[in-house]
Amino acid sequence: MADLYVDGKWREAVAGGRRDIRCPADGTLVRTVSEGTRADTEAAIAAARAAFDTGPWPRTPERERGALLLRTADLIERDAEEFARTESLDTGKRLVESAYDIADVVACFRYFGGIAGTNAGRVVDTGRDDAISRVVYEPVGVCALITPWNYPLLQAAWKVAPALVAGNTLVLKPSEFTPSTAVLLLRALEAAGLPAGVANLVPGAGAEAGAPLAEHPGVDMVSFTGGLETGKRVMAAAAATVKKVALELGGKNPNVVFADADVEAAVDFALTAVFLHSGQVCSAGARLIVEDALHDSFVDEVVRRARNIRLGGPFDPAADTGPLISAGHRAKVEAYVAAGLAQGAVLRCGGARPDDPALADGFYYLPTVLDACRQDMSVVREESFGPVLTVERFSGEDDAVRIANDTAYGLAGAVWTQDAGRAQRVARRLRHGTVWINDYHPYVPQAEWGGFGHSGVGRELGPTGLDEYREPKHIWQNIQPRAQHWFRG
Ligand code: TXE
Repeated sequence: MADLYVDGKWREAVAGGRRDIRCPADGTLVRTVSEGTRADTEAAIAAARAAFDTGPWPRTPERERGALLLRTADLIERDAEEFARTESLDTGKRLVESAYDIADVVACFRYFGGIAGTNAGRVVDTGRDDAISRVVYEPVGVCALITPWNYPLLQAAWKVAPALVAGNTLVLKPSEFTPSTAVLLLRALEAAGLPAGVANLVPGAGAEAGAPLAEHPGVDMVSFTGGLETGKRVMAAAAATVKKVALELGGKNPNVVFADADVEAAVDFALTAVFLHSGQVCSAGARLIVEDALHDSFVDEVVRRARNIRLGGPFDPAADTGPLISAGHRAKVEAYVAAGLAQGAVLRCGGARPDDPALADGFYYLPTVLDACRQDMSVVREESFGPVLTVERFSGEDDAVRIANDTAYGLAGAVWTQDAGRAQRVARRLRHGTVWINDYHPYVPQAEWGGFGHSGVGRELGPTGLDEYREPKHIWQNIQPRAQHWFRG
């Protein structure tokens, strides 16, 4: 089947390339997918450009665009099982996790479909009787949406839904590891009645299919989720044509536990915070920061429970979590652990591949806890994006905040305490885009998501997530024009 969607038509890549998609859990061939290159991306940009400049979509009433999103949500929900299976085969994640992801995709489309038409701008008080002034919103134009492999369809939904409801046209470039659910999404948009050229899909590698999106003068905005280094490259390339840029580049997220926390809940969530999806989560709570008095017993219990986490493939009902995305990614995680140990971290569990022969063909890595970590270690400062928990200790509120904020990133973090005043004080002092109090990981599409510092630029979700895809325009009308004679001649 042809997997490129350009100008309302499904077709193969110009150069005829195809890529094998293999399940990271066992290496089995899942499918082959069309592999686009620069020529395909340029064709997709041309289609999106024409659809924006001369097509009906930007001028379609926002409520109608929202209705199309709601129809798309219904179609995804109808086919949720197929979407979830497809996501699991590409990513290796447990089917139950993919099912959650697809439900979140549906919720995202419903949120943006639902707020369509609720904010048409505002009337401005000019203080004058002879002038009418209002601010309206226009779509930005052609949007390039570049997405990663950890939450493939969800990350795409966070961009596609607001971009469309705001009246933009788009080119979506999913990760080359996980393109399959993007194909299903474009089919759903097509079935919901999206006009040709409005949404285009080019699966392919970053350098080939992705890079031209950031460089091309026909693109008005690039929204990217992925790694820090690639994000910097995208931003630099976009600068040449002064594109609008939105970036979500991950985090090195603190999970701060005070001695007065509900310990049973805090231990439980310390595990979920970092080991969910084997740590391949931008908001993973990879830095556990525990108050001195609680440290020993808390870490002992985290280690005991981490050892019990069962690894397995997407359809193994006994598995708690799955593999890493690729051999290359596992090698990166292993290098971070080795560096941490060389710098003096103490290995409490994991630190190796599992020895179960049934897992030998997948990219598995054991849940790992490194104690006695310090802020100068690379495993503490940089995103390993694997099942690796570093543990540091603190004494007192100021110390906790200092360590939690000592990161170039600033995506998310949590604080555990039963003192409500302290919880609020610390939450306000954390320089992170999302702060959980006595919880970890929940989010809703109604609330903004994004980060401070190296975690990126802009916000996804919530009203701000829609504003990223709109240009405010001020319209001033003088209803009683009279010569001013500013110049006397
Ligand atoms: O991501 P890349 P990679 C982090 C995580 C991980 C690291 C590297 O730490 O180990 O990034 O992962 C496309 N121009 N995150 O290398 O390269 C690419 O094809 C335009 C955090 O897999 O950032 C894919 O579609 N596009 C993150 C997308 O960029 C380019 C989630 C992301 O891939 C490109 C994933 C280029 N020059 C990894 N090069 C998060 N924020 O959640 C690549 N791409």
